[in-house]
Amino acid sequence: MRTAVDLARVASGPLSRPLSRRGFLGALGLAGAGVALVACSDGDSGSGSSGSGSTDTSNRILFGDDEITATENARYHSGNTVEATIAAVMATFTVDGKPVMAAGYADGTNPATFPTGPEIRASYGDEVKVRHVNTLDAETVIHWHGIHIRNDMDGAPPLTGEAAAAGATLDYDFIVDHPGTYWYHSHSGLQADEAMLGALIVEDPDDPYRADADHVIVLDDWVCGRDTMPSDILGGLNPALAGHAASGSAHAHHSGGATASGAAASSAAATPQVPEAAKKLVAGPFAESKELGGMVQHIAYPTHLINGRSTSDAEALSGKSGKVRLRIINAAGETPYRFAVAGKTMTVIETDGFAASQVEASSIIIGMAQRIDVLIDLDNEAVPFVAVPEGTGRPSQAGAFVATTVKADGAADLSESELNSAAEAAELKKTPLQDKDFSAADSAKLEKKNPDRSYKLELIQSDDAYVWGIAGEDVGKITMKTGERISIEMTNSTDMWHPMHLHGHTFSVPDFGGLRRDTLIIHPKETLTFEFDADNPGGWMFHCHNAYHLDAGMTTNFYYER
Ligand SMILES: [Cu+2]
Repeated sequence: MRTAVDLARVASGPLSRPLSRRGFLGALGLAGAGVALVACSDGDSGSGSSGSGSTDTSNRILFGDDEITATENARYHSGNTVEATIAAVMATFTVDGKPVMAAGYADGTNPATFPTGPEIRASYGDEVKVRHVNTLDAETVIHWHGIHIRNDMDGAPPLTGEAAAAGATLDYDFIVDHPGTYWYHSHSGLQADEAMLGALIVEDPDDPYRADADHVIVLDDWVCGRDTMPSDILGGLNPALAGHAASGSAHAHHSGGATASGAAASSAAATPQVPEAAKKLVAGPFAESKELGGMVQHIAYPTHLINGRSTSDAEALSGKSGKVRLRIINAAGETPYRFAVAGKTMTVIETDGFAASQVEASSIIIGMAQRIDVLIDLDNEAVPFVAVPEGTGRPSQAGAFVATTVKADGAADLSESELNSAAEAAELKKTPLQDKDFSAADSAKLEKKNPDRSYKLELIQSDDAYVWGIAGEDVGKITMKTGERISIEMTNSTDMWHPMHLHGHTFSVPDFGGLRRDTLIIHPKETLTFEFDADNPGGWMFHCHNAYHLDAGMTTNFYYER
């Protein structure tokens, strides 16, 4: 049997045709901007898969259907509403003390100053209403990452609805039916690797942790305005994709971030040139990590940020002493971080918003899009929180990591040199904990049940190009009915790790003590199974959360049927 690939691009309308693996790999480089390919194993066979999946589209439940509203109406509603405006804007941000231009989010009233979006904070059961105003010259859309959201609000077009065209407004309205640490980001092209991201916190009225202070830490990698932009870097990774990212990017190719937004659309039509700065960032040497099983990433990001600020601009996280909760979000495009609080042991309490067995950690690896919540005990003191890109092989220069101060009210901030020396903290040198070391708390475990359907997927890479995909015997046929338990076995045939994300569901990993995640790290050559209850009808993306792997093809869809 030929292996085939399902590609569903976040772009314009779908083009459906079967492609062999070879055909896919050859064609992708020629696919150009905004082409969506949907292929399936051997094209037309809907029978014989392990999970009784189907390519028959006639019974699919999709975003306009009544089942979506019925499911939303059955969710717990607190009676409260949280309203916000998120404006997609081209803005001049301060990064490392210098002005840079990039696409980001503003709150509709204040200018965007640092490259992270407004924090949205709701409580379990609240209705969240967000007016999304798109002032960009490109289309954009917000995905509410990790939320068990009604399908038509998921922000993954064309699968779950429309994007906001240039100048248009989208209104989001959904209930948040599980507490925890979540985030939101653009799901158009590489916009999220500019500044189109922010934290979405859902508080628990019956909070079991009762922390004295609660801090949100958004980690991000940054290239914009360093003589290159994310769309250029994709061209550096795969010249055949150089024109592609611009279609979904807030602005097309230019250097230095100095181009006015009005000039963006027209330059996309010209043959893109990959700037030297972009080529240099992807030239290697590439970081390697024993913990992640090999090569870590392709891009040597020059700057890393906490809440939109580099170490030199760091803003201390200040609050009461005592039990301090850190809600850590990896919003980076391509960087996994190893983080620690110098001099402290952390107690893990939640993974992707769900309760975890409480384990003690000196340092932790967090993949792109993952969240982890920890508690630390803080006296009347200031301590550094530090995040270092996982792996070795990168120069230990300023900007190669990021740190900030966590402190009790009234304690003095740490100096920049104290923050810089935290990169040598003993905690970072101990073996970090990662997904395999965590498990679900009993309260968060899925009820034991045999799967109703079991499917197999394979993560693949082209032999000779920066082209990634999802293949395997069930690709394109993953279907389910409401009420079923679904099991997905994924095998990573590539030489890189991937943070794999399922929209609209928080799955369980049986081999990791029932660990709850919506984004799971899989190592090279590893096979991992995850399970979930089909309780949120619609069509859902399953993809790698390395922004560049996604843009180079590593995505497929799961479907509910009547
Ligand atoms: Cu990947």
